[in-house]
Amino acid sequence: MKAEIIGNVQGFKQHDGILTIKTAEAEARVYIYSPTIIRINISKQHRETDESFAVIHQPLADFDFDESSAYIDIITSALKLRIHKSPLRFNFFTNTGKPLSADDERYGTIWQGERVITYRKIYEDEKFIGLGEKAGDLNRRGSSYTNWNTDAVDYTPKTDPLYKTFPFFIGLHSGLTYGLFFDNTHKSYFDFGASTDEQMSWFGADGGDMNYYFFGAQGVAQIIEDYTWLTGRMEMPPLWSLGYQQCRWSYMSADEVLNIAKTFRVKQIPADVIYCDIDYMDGFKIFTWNKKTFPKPKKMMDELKQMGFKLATIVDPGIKIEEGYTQYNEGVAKGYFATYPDGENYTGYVWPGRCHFPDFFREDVREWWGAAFTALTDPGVEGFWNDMNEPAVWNQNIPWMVKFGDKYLPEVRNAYGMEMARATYDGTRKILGNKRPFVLTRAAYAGTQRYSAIWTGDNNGTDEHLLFGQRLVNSLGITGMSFVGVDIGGFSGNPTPELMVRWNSLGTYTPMFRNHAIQGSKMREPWEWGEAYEQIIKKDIEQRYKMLPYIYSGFYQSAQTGMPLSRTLAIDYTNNEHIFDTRFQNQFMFGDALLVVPVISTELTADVYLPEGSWYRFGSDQIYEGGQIVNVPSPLTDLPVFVKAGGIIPMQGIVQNTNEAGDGVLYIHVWNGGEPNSFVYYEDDGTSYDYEQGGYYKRGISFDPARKMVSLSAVEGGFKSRFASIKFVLHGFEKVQLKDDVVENLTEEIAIEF
Ligand code: MIG
Repeated sequence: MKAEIIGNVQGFKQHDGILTIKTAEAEARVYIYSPTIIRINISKQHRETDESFAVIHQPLADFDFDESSAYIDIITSALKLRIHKSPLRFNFFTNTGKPLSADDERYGTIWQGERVITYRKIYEDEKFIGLGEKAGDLNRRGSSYTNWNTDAVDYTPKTDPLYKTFPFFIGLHSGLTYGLFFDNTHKSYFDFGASTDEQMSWFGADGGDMNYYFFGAQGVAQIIEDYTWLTGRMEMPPLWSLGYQQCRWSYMSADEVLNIAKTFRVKQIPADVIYCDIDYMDGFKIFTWNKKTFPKPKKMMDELKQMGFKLATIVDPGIKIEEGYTQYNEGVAKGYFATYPDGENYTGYVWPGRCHFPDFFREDVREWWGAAFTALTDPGVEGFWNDMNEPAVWNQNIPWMVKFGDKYLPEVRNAYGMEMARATYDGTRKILGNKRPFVLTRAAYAGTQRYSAIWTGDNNGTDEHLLFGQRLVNSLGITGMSFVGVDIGGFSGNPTPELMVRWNSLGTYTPMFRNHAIQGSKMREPWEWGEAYEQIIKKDIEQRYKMLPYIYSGFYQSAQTGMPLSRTLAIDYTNNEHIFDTRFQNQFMFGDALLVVPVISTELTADVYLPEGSWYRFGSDQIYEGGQIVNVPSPLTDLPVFVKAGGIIPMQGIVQNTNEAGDGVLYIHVWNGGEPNSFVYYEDDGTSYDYEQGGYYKRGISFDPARKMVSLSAVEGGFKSRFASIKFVLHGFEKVQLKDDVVENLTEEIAIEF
């Protein structure tokens, strides 16, 4: 297979907002999406349509460029793209001329057969973060990766690929930042200087275009904001899905489901969600219920509702081949399944046995799929868990000739899971009317945040996985996925009681807090670990519920700006070398104010790196100076969590589920500090889309040490807060007495002096 280099520019023209550049081998198209976002699409043969699963915005209609004998320069208010003509190379600079990222001078873009690769210069001090759910360390320098959505049973912290594809990374060098999103759903590759000398990194795919979006904003947070502008942001999740979720493969009957739910209430351990894994179905047939074990789904749902529980049910893509089964008959009759090239339906084995697979790339198929959810929504289900959508079949090897519409498997496999989640979201949203569905998916592609939460698949009940799982959550946050969970306790294996306790403490600070376990494992519910440990887990879950006002406001931030709830320290402390140290790389900010340190179950003290500034231990208010490594106690009863000085955390009293009113008080906690700080508090009804029509309650909370004041701005939005009064709780202030620490929750501005 010969290597075909891109060659020299032979001509160019601009029309309809596209700068088209021709070489002997290929045609490159340049588009501008915003002053900080430029797209390059290089192809030997451009398709007629320009489609993307991920991108939801259009390029600008027009832009200027300058031409000289050697270059074409495009300059925006933030960026300069210098296009070298001989040979064709794309080099990005800040608008003040600092180099951000450049093609490798020698090689640039090259094809080998259908495979297309772009080789790029690597800077001496360059670090790389991103790619979402990927093995290895926070800094991906020296590693290489493949994107090919895979049912990664028994994965380890070294396994690649895993379930999802997020071909987006951020490069950090010379105190500068840039991002690059390679929007191509073929099997793709990233090499961050793994197998080359000190001069090159590269990325490419088995087919399709060299199609990437370059982000030149300065600051990791700004790049995430731009990336999620381009690929979309999550919408507000249902509040109940932020409560504690209890899952298992499987609760085998309605009685068992109800019993588990009852036990939570009897033991007064807060919880909102319980799951049905595959055994609720009749012979694993999607959109059916097992008539023996779940004879009256509606009755079960009503009882769950009475107890303040929501149910989420699993839904796999594989449709059982069985005459008389509605989804099979309809799918065959209408030609809704993936096929072999001659049109015969592709057959693969999964749980139900021989199955066909819906072609979720087609709108009519997605609509058909979405409408079938009435089998679950009629009895009252509001949570929809999409599994096995890599897609997984036994032995994992779907033939490459299998077709989805006019595309073959290798072209679109990486987007299948996302399109299933999209069908699920669109369909259930339509059925549920003004109620928010909760969708959870295992496989995903860039942009999935618009439809669904995700979890990291079949992890293992080990300390190593606890740490690795946190790294995955933090990394997924960089790629627009804020609503992320791991199986608390580890899916396979049996965690020790100590590990279970530790993992629940971390679950408190995980965007989606779900306990789940493989079939055949020991039971995992909070009361399975002995009285002493049950009490610790209960406290952790109570803490989760107390923090829901803060967490919900954090999700509002994700919905507005794309900023994830769990943030690698590389977002706020990008240029601090310590945070990439493998000893500290799993630490993260949870929202604006909290720094959380994952600690394994066998360590009862921890070395923690606290970035610059002052930090309070959450809970004890002990103060630490940052900019150093500190050794702190980490007993099983107290995961090391720190509040940044000036931190603002709105909390509520303990409730048993998110429907409960509680004591009606919003507790606004503020930790003293030298710098002013502010926080956007957001609330709405937690269940409907009324917030899109102004049905929310939003106000700024600010802390001003110079004026000795904590204040609340006037209320924005038409929703009436569920809290009747507000209580201020000040931490780290010497002998300070609030003049008026409990106030009625009025809508006007409130200022409290201290
Ligand atoms: O072949 O539905 O990752 O969470 O419990 C295994 C059974 C299929 C894999 C999921 C896991 C789920 C399990 N599923």
